[in-house]
Amino acid sequence: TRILKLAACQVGAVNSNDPRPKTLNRLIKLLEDAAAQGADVACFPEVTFTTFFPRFLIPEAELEKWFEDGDVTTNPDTKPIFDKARELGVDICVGYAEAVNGTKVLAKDGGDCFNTCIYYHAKTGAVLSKYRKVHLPGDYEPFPDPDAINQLEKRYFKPGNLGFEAFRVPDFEGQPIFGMMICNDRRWAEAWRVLGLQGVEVVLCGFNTTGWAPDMWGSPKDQAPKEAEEMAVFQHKLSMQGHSYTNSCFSVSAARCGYDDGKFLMIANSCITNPQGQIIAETKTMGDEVVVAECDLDLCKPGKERTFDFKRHRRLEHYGRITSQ
Ligand code: CDT
Repeated sequence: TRILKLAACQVGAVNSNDPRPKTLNRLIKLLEDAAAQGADVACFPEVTFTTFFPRFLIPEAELEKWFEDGDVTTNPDTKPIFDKARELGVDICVGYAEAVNGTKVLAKDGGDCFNTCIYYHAKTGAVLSKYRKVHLPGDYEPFPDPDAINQLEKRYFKPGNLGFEAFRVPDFEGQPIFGMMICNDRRWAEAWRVLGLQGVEVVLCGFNTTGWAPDMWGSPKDQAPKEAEEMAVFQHKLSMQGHSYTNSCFSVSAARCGYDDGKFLMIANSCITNPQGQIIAETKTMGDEVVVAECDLDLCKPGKERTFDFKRHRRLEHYGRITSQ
């Protein structure tokens, strides 16, 4: 057995005007809770530090406050959560809006702004890996309907340029292989398979998924909000479960959820799944909540060595279209 305790730190509503110290205190409390439950690694959501701002059309001059510029582990606006991770000895995966050279360069082709997450190694204070979201959903221009829910990720971010690089985490027994993805990536088999081909044992994925956005999903405008939310939750779990199974890995998904600004609904159901595709821990609320699961990474082996032994069973000669169109 190779036991690792994985945690999903779900973050409830974060409003547009919430002061950063308030949000940081909530994140720290979640991390303390994860540590108290014995977590080795805690996964936080996509764009953890602010409300999910891509729902708004924001003038370029005002973008700065939504992005983190520079090193998040030392920037005073974000440092406290990393300091807490060090103090508690819990590794963390945290998502944030990254501005490489400030947001001023944000133009039609995107500035050097990415939807990013990092894996922070508590013991050494090192960033073991950085991932920039590859699959950016939504649009550049908002919908004409003023009541539509927008997701302007194509306006604010460039597609990630770091690929899906798996990495090993020292200290943990057997130096397990981790991979990261962000929200919409979890719906794409390609993202998982690229990690799967590197032998990934744990996939960490923060997310922000709107509960009701008929224009975004292309669903009927008269769809009942409750029905839309249930479908979004179903498809979220389906993605985590199905892809964890076909790549024989554990996965942790952490939601930013609840009603942002009292009106924008984001789904919850942060979960931890095993290599059989079963959910072994799941949040029950729409607010700040931690779930922890004891994961025996040796359970990745049967799938990797039998059913999904890629070397023996994959047939590359039939997969060309995946990268050629
Ligand atoms: N944040 C993010 O990527 N959200 C998307 C919304 C998709 S809308 C079709 C998601 O995949 O959950």
